[in-house]
Amino acid sequence: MSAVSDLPVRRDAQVVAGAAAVLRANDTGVMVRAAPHLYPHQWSWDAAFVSVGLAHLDPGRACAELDHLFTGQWRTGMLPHIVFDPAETDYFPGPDRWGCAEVTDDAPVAPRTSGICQPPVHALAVERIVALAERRSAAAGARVRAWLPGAYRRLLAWHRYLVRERDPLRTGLLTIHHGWESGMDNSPRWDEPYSRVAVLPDLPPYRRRDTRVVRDAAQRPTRLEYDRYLSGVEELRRAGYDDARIRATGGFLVTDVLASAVFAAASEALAGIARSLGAGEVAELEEHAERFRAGVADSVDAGLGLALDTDLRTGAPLRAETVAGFAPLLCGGLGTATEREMVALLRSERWTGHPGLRHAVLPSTSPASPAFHPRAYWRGPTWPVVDWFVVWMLERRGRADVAGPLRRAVLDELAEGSFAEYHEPFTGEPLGSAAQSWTAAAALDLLLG
Ligand code: 9WN
Repeated sequence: MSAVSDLPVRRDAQVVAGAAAVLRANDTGVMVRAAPHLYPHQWSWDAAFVSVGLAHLDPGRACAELDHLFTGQWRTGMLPHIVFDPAETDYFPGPDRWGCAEVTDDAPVAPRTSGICQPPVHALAVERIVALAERRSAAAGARVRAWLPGAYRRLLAWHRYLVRERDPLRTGLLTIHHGWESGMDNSPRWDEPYSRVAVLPDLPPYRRRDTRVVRDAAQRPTRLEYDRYLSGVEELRRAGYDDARIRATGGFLVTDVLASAVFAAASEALAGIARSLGAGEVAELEEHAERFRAGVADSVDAGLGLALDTDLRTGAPLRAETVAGFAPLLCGGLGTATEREMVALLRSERWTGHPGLRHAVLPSTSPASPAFHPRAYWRGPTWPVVDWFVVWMLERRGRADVAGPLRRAVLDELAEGSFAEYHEPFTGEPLGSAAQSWTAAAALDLLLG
């Protein structure tokens, strides 16, 4: 092989080695921190993504990562968005601010957790861990298979919690109670509902930590946004994290089309796991998948060509041009013509075909949207974990034709970086946290998958 054609191979090997080193360095022994300084605990959807990265290195460690997350599972079945590391006391908002076990018996006393959840990607991760372990060796496959029944019961409780408490009217769309539950905190998706969330006059004082870690405040949510997030936490805590009460009185109540698409795909994955175990819930899980695929498909706005969230306090669709609008491509359910139009939109100048982009990846918000900001967190930057997830879901649905160019573009982005949390879309500048665990997992899965 010539020296020139050897270059991409060497580049890929370096990225793999770098990604593995990030996961090792962020591993406390029992959990992988979402990021070394900014997020020094275990986050829910991060842990699922990280477990897929770990499965390439050591499938047993991947299972242990999810087991640790499961130790934080609530009696209701909810998987909390953060499981706190007791050794790490400097994070804000930490377990005292959430005060979960203090206000509800549903929360575990140990480990301490937050009181909200995140998109349910976990069954998809487990599906992938099983496949990777089986591919690795018969022994690795057998070990993961032995672990699977316990994980399945945890996942089943989690999925049943979501249908029971987050879609009691069986609409096929999950409701979220806080912007953090979407995993896309300050996305323009939430501008309207948050504009109606009053900052509590008696909001207990606080000192942010994120803006001490990321020194450029423009890359993080604003002070007013943070006041609203913290008011939301306070409101949930005062409601005892009781979902029925929150549905009746919560200030922020929206359907989340991305989480719903994730849930549709994850229900399909969980039905497959149930079938492989001979479990009795296959039909129930397939029905969830079907219901949520339909709910997501029905959310497409003909004008924008994107699926939209809805503000349940006003009934109005939230007309933001964000990456979440491509939710139906993750789970399927569109008619052929509508899917073709959505793929064309994805490739258009409003999205991956925008001439200014450094890499043809999906920015978190369309650069053609008035809400776009190239450095502000979920308002424009590109997130490798999101592009990886889109690639993964498209390939899972047999749409390698759409996934292919995106796969190559995100790999180019990753090769330049420091496993950053997100990137400036026009320059590729790494932003937010460096050595972010899920970015490392994305690199491992894209290169070794
Ligand atoms: C709040 C850990 C998490 C991700 C979220 C991302 C960010 C936290 C924050 O970091 O959220 O939960 O402080 O902004 O928005 O998706 O899971 O990586």
